Amino acid sequence: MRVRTINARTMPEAMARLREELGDDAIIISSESSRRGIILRAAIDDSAAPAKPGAAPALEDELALRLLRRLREDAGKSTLDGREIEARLSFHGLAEPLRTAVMTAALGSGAETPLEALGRALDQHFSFKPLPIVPRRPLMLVGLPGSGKTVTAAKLAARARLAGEAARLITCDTERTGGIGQLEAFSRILEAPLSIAAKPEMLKKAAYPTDAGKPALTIIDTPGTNPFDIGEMRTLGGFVKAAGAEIALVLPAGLGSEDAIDITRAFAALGAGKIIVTKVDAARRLGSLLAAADAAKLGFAQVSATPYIANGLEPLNGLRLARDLFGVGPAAVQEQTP
Ligand SMILES: Nc1nc2c(ncn2[C@@H]2O[C@H](COP(=O)(O)OP(=O)(O)OP(=O)(O)O)[C@@H](O)[C@H]2O)c(=O)[nH]1
Ligand SMILES: [Mg+2]
Repeated sequence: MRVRTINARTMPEAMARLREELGDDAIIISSESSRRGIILRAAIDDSAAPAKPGAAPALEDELALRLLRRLREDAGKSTLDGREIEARLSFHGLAEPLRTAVMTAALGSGAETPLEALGRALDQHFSFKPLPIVPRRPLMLVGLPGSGKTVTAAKLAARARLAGEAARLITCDTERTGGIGQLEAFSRILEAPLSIAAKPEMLKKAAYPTDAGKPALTIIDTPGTNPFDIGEMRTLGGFVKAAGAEIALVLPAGLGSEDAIDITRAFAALGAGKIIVTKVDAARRLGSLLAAADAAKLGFAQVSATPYIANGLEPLNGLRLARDLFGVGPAAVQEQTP
């Protein structure tokens, strides 16, 4: 029985040294983040080799042997190889220290397969808050120009209509040519009445009509907003204040991580509480989404992987996100009913 504690800067470095020192049969006992990177403890059970006559096992080895036996029993004899997960996180450009945190959670997850381990790690590290079909408050969609807000509004309305619920659409995007027309077309097809709110006072009236009738999904579409332009953020802030709505950031996949972090932090400061991810079908690397959610401490709601409206949104959870990171496509996630 040999035990090694490896201090390394990154998980790949730690794994490489582990293999070098203990070989491929080593079992990871624990991994934790340190100020310098990562501390990995691993052991190899060479107790089958004949012991030297008269040699008593050191106390530390004896304790480690017991721990190893217990871990083996717990894991049902399976040993998870973290290299596949590490390679996927690396491909998606996940930077430190988030990479180590996810890797550590995956290795400690007790899961048998890399996919399941990553799913559990993501469930542990991130929060997933799928939107119900008819949320109690109006839902305002904010985000960069072209991020997919209007199409997401139509998808949410379509989901409600397909579930037999009423839906209402409101747009504050009145200045851009075609901003209203696009939503008008969806409104007609979906039989979801559209209100136009050019000013915050108008939005307040439209979002909380006195003759509201039966509960309906209320979606507020906003103009594409540059989060680094103070004027644009002030204008959006006026609508946010008037709406008293739940705010979701519509964040497309495929941005650089640093930009995604800055953008998400800026919209979070304005009140966005969750992320609806769009365009995962049009991006190969998804690390920016994880980096942004982690930095701004926002949960994930739904994900869109198609420009088409019907069934165009799926709720996200750790396993679904892990499948995207492994490039094995979506697995159905149970829809929440209101
Ligand atoms: N491939 C793909 N395209 C998408 C997805 N979601 C939206 N789109 C496309 O992205 C483009 C922009 O979508 P919009 O919904 O108009 O974006 P927006 O955020 O409302 O844009 P502005 O109002 O101009 O800020 C359209 O061509 C959509 O069809 C998606 O998940 N996948
Ligand atoms: Mg739009």
